[in-house]
Amino acid sequence: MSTLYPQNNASRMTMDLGGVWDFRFRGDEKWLPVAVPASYNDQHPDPAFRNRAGITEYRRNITIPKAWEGMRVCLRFDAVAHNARILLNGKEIVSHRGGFLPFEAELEGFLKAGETAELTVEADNRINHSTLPIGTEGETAFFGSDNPGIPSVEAGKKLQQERGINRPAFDFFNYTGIQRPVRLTATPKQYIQDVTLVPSMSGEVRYSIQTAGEEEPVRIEVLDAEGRTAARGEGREGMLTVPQPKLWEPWPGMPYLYTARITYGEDLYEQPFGIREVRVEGTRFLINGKPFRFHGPCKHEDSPFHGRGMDACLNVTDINLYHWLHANCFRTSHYPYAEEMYQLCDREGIVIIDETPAVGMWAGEPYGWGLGSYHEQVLVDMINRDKNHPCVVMWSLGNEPDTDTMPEKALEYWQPLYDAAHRLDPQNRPVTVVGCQNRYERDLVIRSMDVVLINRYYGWYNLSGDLEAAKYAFRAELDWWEKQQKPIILSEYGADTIAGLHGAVAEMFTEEYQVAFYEAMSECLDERDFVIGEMPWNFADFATCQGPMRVGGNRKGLFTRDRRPKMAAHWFRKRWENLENI
Ligand code: GCB
Repeated sequence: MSTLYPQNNASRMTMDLGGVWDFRFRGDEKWLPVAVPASYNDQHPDPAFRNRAGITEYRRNITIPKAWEGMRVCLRFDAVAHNARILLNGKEIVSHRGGFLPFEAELEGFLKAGETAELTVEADNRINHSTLPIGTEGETAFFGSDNPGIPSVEAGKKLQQERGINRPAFDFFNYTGIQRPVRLTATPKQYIQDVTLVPSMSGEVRYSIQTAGEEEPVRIEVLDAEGRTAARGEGREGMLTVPQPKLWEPWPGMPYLYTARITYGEDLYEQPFGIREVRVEGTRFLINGKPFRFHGPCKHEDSPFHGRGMDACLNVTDINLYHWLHANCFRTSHYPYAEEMYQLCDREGIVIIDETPAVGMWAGEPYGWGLGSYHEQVLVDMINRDKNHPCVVMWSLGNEPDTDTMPEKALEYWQPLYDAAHRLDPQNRPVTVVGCQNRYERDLVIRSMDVVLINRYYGWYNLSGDLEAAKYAFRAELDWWEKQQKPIILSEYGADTIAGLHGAVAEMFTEEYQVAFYEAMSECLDERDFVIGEMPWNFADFATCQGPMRVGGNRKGLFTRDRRPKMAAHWFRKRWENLENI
């Protein structure tokens, strides 16, 4: 679905519907207050809010202002997790599958300007083999012990199934609800539907504009950062030339932004963009023809109170901590983030690897779950939403699927998605899927990607606590990768660390061990030219489901969940301070 990010300008208006809404679990009588946008899960000290599986209901009244008479009015949801049904006065107006991408419903025929209606949002938090991300369906517990075959344990598991457990096959808390903004939007009836920009370093910008209606001419004007006209054109498709273009460079370079100002009849849309090129050449990743070295921790959308809720203040704080760390990138592990984050990264020069929510495809037989066409639809929507962001330099099809148990079958699944991403992206960015610690010599998928992203936990899950053995093993693997002649990013590596836990001897969970772990891994990375990136796991501690391996969540953050640096954050700050992008 193409749904341009809402704007307020001379022809478009938006009304933010954030605030306190009524909320309840389906079947309950009582409505409770819940803030929107935010995950509902941490807003009431009630275990049901964290654990209950099923449909939740939100409600509030909405009114279309009289002043919007004669305009095209839509309800726009930036994301509702995971599946949603939207009703006006009890009548369904739209439904949507998937919790991390926007959708909208036109209100024509449902509600007139000046009228009020009751808006209900049904949000389904259930995850299973048909959702992305994946929920388990009775197979191995995530970070728990199944003890398969023990009659009493099996009986307990059966009881859990009957009660409706909702267990993630992934390592982050299943936060849900209306987690991103909801808005009423108004545009002229003849409106701009979509904008696609493909810039090249020479200053040429290929553009294509989709409009609803064809009566009026389309005009496009490129403005530089000072608002001066840099180029003009007419028509729905064409090529413009920006003379002496200023390039969008990743931090610490200048992430210069232009704006494409598009008019169509009464409508106006302003699309920011950057002039930059991205390409893989041999074992190098080039941004504007210059080798780029990725260094920055992976993230989650996660914080106290808000859960996964969009929080502009948190985003700005986090990106400023990236600057403090001298980091230049992150991966949107493990789902597309809120649009506001990409806008911020465009502006701040932080490079993004944009990931679909295909995480958890490891237990059982993921390639028999019939996910292919839905997965492709999510990819279509993600690329369409994010295609114009200069900060996005690579697409990740998913995280840590099983690719080595049945390598051919896995390749059959991932290859078409890889091809689709290249076909769909007008800028034809490099494509990857992130590999887990596996039998890499059997795996056919990971090595077939444009850039090889590998998550490795030598010294943590493997060879725990023994950093000498960890280095030895990691070097042995890197020797193998060297022969594949591909650019490699160590896309996750880390050690759970309890802030404030120290030891004169660096043992697991201490801050000293986290530093020693990163020292050891960096030693191995620095020996290899074809390693073009290091992305520690994770930027900050984050919430997960309960389990014997998680003490109040995943503690691999360089920062605590409330963004206080651990020793390892200071260590990386020093390491990255003098590291060039190259
Ligand atoms: C991984 C996953 C990530 C986990 C991490 C961990 O490989 O990709 O989602 O949180 O390991 O800490 O175990």
